[in-house]
Amino acid sequence: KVIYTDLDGTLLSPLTYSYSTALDALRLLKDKELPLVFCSAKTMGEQDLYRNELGIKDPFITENGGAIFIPKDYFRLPFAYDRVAGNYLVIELGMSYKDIRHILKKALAEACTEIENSERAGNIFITSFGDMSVEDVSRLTDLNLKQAELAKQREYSETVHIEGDKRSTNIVLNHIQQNGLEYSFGGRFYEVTGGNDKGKAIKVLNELFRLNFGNIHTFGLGDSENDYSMLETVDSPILVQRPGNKWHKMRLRNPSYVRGVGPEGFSRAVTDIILPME
Ligand code: 2M8
Ligand code: MG
Ligand code: MG
Repeated sequence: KVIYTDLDGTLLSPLTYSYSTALDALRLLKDKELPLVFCSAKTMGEQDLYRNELGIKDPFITENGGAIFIPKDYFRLPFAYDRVAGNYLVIELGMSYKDIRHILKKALAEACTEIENSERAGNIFITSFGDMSVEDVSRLTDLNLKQAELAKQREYSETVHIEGDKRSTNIVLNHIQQNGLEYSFGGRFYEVTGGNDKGKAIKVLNELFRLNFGNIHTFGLGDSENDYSMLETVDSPILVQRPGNKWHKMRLRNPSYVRGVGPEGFSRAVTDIILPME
């Protein structure tokens, strides 16, 4: 069994970024030595912090599939890695942050012109993490200053906050795509990438798990739109509850829905679905 999990709104609670109610479930996974692979929009630095706090030693996927970080000696790699970062071998799948920022700037300028010239599109307010100070990111996200600093250290995606009416927002999103970038909604923000997604990264990692450990059964846990490609790729997709007694709606073959928001849903998935499965 290999478990892929989203962080925000799944292992972490949506408002406080706390995993404390999942500690018992995490202990059960550790006792069974089941790999727990973080698969999130969060950066390498943000995820590394949580991995250290929780003593997790498995590979992880950053920035919506932008890169895969593999602890040295975890796997025999049948192909070359792209770079080394500390104790990790890195497989890069995403476009560089610099290139994304450059193209995004052009796309946003085009979108603003179209919105200004349109009578029906209303006012819009757009901010990107790269243009904000650590303090601004912290205020906007409720991350603490250390976490906000790590969230700003992006390598393969830009986080964009859009406040505006539907028509203006769609103009912005269209220009992002017309310029060859992709976006997905992570619950609060739009994550802009060069087209990587969680599912593509999981396919690469599944190959490595199979090659090294034989047959595997994969689980995926998520709560929002940017988890779709992950949930579609795994054998057992699990949706955790969102605030307000609802689950994100998406077209999946065999989804399970667990009660409990964030870490409480995560825990239920572990005890009611993952551990009991033969
Ligand atoms: C962004 O990610 C969330 C989903 O995980 C989102 O898009 O709503 C990223 O910038 C991430 O690095 C950051 O920690 C998070 C803070 O809410 O927002
Ligand atoms: Mg989430
Ligand atoms: Mg996420």
